[in-house]
Amino acid sequence: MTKYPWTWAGACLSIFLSHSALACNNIEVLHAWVREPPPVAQVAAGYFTMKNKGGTQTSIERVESSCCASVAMHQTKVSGDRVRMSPMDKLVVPAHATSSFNPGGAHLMLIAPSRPLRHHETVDIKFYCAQGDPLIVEFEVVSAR
Ligand SMILES: [Cu+2]
Repeated sequence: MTKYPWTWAGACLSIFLSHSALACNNIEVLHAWVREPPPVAQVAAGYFTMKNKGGTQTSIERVESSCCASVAMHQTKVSGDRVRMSPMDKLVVPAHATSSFNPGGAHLMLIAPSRPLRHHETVDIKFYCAQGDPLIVEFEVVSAR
């Protein structure tokens, strides 16, 4: 009978763990940061590394944040001497694969921030996946210097 409270604690812990594991099918996001934009800019760019620790492919279907009017996934294409960015429908992350959004390549476009994004501030960004609960990731604003 004395073991009963421990059993109960164990049950709670396992519920918690299985719940968090469901978020976006075992996706882990690392090195999440936003480049501090110039004061008058109406957009900012976010970068991250995304690991799929699960055995099945998953995909990010949509991204949003209360920081901004909208958040989009953009890819960068170089054609000749021109660099252009275009929206990505979704980000597919194969099983056990890592995908990185880095300066000069793919990025999150934070459109029309509702407040200035300053060095050391944080922004919560929500990733919606094909399966599982949305994943909320804290991005840190980092000065471009
Ligand atoms: Cu962009």
